[in-house]
Amino acid sequence: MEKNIEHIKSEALSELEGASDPEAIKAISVRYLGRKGIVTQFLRNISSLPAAERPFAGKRANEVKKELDAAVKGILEKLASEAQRPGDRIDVSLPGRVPARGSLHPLTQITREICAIFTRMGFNIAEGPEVESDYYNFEALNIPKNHPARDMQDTFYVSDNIVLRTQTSPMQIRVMETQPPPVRIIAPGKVYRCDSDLTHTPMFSQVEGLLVDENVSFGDLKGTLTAFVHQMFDTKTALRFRPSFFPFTEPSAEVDILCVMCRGKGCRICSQTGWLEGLGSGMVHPAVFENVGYDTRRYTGFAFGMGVERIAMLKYGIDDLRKFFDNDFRFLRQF
Ligand code: 2NL
Repeated sequence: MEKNIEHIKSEALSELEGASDPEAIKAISVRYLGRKGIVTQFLRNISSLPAAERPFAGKRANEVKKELDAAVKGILEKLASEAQRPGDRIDVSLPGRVPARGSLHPLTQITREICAIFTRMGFNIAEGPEVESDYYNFEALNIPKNHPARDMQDTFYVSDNIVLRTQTSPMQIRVMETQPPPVRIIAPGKVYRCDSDLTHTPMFSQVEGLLVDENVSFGDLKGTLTAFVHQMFDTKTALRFRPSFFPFTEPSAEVDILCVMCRGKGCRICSQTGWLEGLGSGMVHPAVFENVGYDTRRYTGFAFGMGVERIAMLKYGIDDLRKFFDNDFRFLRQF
C-alpha cells in the first residue's frame, strides 16, 4: 500500500499510452483492473487504512477504477475503427474514381437527331407553348368545330377555348403569322391526347415540319422525306407514299418505311406486310394559308408530322411504348 491511488492511475495511463495493440491494452487492463489487479487490490486493502482515511481513499479508488475502465474502452474502440480503414495512405497508382455520368433520355436523343437532319437541310427549329388556344390548335388548321379530332375524348381541355396542344402544328401557324414565305421550320415538342393504352400515352413527343415557298411540289415532299429516312435509318430503307386524309393537307399521304426487322419479307413487327407506318404528310391545304394571310396563288407548301416514340421504337427495336416513361435505369442506360 505504498503507492497512493493517484500514482497508480498515472502509471496505468502512461502504460496504456505506450501500448499499440489490443492484446497489450487488455493485458494492462487485467493487471490493473482484473480480479487480482493493482486497483482491485488497493480497494480490498482499504479496510487496513486508518479509519479517517478510508472514506476518501475508497471513493477516489472507485473513481480511478471507472476512469481507467473508460480509458481502456476508448483506446480499444479507437484501435478497432483504425483497423477498418487501414491507414490514410494514398496509393497514387490506383485509377481515379470515375464520376457517375448522366445521359440524355433516348427520346431527347432521337428528337435531336431528327432536328439535326432537317437543320442540315436548311430548316429552322421553332418551339412554343404546350397550352394553346382552340384557334391555333384546331381552327387555323382547318379542323372544323364538329370534327372528330376535337372530340372531348381526344383533347385535354384547360377551359372552353384553351387546350393542351394535340400536335405541334400550332407553332407553325404562329411562325407563318409573323413572317412571309419562304418558311422552312421544324417543330419538336410534347403533345397531349386523352388516350391511354398499350400503344398510346396521354403525352408523347412529335416533330412536325413545314416548308412554304413558290413552286413547292409533292416531289419536294417526297425528296425531303426520303433524304430524312435514309439518314435516320439507312439508304436501303425504302419509302412508300399511301393516299390518306388530314384536314390541314390536300393531298395527304401516309409514309410507310420498309420494315426495319425483316426488310420487306414480312414478320411479326410489320404484321406480315413488309411495311411500317412512319410519318403523316401532305401539301398544305389552301384554307390554312388563307388563315395566316398567305397568297394561295403564289405559294404552295408541304408539311409532315411524326411521333418521336415511334421513330425511336423502329430505330432501336423497342416493342413497348411504356418503356420510355417508366424511367427504369436498366432500360435507359442502354442508350
Ligand atoms: C402525323 C401527321 C401531320 C402536318 C402534320 C401540318 C402543319 C401545318 C399545315 C399543314 Cl401548319 N400540316 N402538319 C401535316 C400532315 C401530317 O402529322 O401522323 N403526325 C404524328
